[in-house]
Amino acid sequence: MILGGTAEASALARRVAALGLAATFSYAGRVAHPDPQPVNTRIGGFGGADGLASFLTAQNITHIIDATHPFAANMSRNAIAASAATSVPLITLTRAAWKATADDHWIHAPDIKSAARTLDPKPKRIFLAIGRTEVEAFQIAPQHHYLLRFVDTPEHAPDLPQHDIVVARGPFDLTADRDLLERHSIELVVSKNSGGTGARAKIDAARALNIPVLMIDRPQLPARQETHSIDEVIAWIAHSGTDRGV
Ligand code: 3Y8
Ligand code: NAP
Repeated sequence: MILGGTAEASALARRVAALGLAATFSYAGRVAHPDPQPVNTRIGGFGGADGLASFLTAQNITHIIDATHPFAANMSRNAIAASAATSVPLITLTRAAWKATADDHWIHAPDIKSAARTLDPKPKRIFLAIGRTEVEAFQIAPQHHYLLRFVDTPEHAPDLPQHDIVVARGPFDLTADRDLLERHSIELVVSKNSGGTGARAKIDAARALNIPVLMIDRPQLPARQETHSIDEVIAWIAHSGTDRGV
């Protein structure tokens, strides 16, 4: 089974489908129209680690690949617990964290709440590119004008007195993100350290425009087998567990 929701998970699903492996791809069901996958797909939570363990047993899953996002910490913790409870082997397909270069101007925050607390009191125009779920953490700093980017149009406007919303699904591109930052006269970009290529356009655009980035570091996770390589995942599937599919 592939726990998905990232570009790497989709690339892995394409490889697994091409190899003709029996696979189930899993989405949380966070957005209205998740990208279709070339393998059997399920949408929705499992009901915690126990729910996931029961699913693994009921569906005879022989391998779990956690290819979720580095900030999907609950899902990753549940996968580790369910793998231990059922002895179904687990590997995590992650992407390296982004690293600042000499031309970047990054300020680090350990998590989203701390990021909101470190904002300058002086009103600024801020690109809050962390999605929809954690935007309310910034209600403690209503003096800023926020540019928000969501995958879906929200049912209710976020409770931030000054904000604009852009509805767009990544992967994003440098020219378009640079144009977005300029058009909205952005003075600060707030970003998760997601890694990968799909979300990094805003970081490269900020560097080009000499705009500082408030970079939110990844949550700490328990030790698990990790790889950045899809080839390694395919080799791992071939050499671990039984070979009844993923
Ligand atoms: C539902 C499923 C693919 C996957 C594409 C990647 C890249 C484009 C960039 C910005 C940052 C953000 C957000 C982002 C990106 C990829 C990847 C990635 C960031 C989809 C998708 C699902 C989600 C969930 C969604 C979150 C949100 C986060 C938007 C599909 C499109 C901000 C993360 O409205 C909501 O509830 C949205 C929730 C979790 C973070 C948040 O808290 O709001 N992703 N994104 C997955 C599920 O249901 O299981 O349709 O593809 C996937 C992708 N989004 O196949 O190519 O690989 O990460 N996703 C961040 O990085 O900060 C946007 O705007 O610059
Ligand atoms: P999360 O906070 O770690 O997980 C919350 C709960 O959502 C989990 O406990 C689980 O519910 C369910 N869930 C999460 N991922 C799932 C999956 N792939 N399949 C089935 N259930 C899943 O997760 P999140 O941060 O909300 O991320 C949700 C999805 O969006 C993931 O697929 C992730 O890869 C994708 N995504 C997240 C981000 C981000 O910034 N967080 C960015 C890009 C993509 P139960 O406990 O009921 O099983």
